[in-house]
Amino acid sequence: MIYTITLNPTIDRLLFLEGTLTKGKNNRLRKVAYDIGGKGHHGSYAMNQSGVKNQALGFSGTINASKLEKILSDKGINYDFVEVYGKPTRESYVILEEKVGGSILITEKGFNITDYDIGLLFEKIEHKVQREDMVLIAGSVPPGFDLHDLENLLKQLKKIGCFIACDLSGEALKKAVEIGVDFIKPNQFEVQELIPSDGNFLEPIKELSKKIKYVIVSLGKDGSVCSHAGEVHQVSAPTVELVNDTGAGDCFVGTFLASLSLSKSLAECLSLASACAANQVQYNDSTTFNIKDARKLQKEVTVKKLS
Ligand code: TA6
Repeated sequence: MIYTITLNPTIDRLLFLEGTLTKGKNNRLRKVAYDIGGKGHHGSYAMNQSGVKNQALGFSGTINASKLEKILSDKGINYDFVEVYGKPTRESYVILEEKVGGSILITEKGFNITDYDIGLLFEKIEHKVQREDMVLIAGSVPPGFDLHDLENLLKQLKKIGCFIACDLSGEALKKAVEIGVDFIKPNQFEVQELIPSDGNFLEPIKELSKKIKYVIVSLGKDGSVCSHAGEVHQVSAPTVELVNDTGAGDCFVGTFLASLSLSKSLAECLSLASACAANQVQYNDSTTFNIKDARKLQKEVTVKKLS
């Protein structure tokens, strides 16, 4: 079983503009839609497309719980949240301009989590997660959940002995590296922060992968680089029409982990993840992709061993 943990849940409000975003004018909307937000939730969606059983854990504010739960149910996500009474789950605003590829993402901070809420989450994890399971912790951490809480969460998972994947950034990513987990997906700037180097990031990720089994650096349309077991692989990304890149990295992570849990080869894990992310950016929401179409794209993906 895979569990995804989204500590800071969000609902994506998709804002479809007439024309392009322009200062000094009333930018009118053609349409508003809602989709799953939160990197762990996106990971769960991707795992579902690969047919891998998983459950989304984390927090949910009771004020708009029905809205979040309807979106998740419509997308087939199995979830079991700690409900935080009297709080609203935040929103991320995904701005999509007419006839322009890509999105502008503006994200609220999220509600404050108390030690009581954190204790309830840790209890759920203790009750559910087994040694043979995989856990993905993804996205930002909410106010009230500090690095000490993250350290406790990671230590709890290490004590259980499950596979720990972290799609985190900033100080949270550094904490994951310090504690030692099995998977991280820094961007090329975060790698430099983790292990400063004057040149490219190949040496730093080789160094990191002595402690962390899988280090994947996402490079957007330029694909990704993976360091594992002393080898570095360059993964291409298929060329597609970019509509909305929101959630592409999450799609990659969820698909990669799903394939890994099925004991697929590293090349298969990487190439299918790259193809699914490429297929996903062709849709105008934050989650949708078609795994059958992605498998056709997968044939274009190259996985080249660099060292
Ligand atoms: O990665 C895309 C996304 O999950 C968006 O859907 C939006 O919800 C945002 O990231 C949330 O990011 P955060 O890092 O705050 O969890």
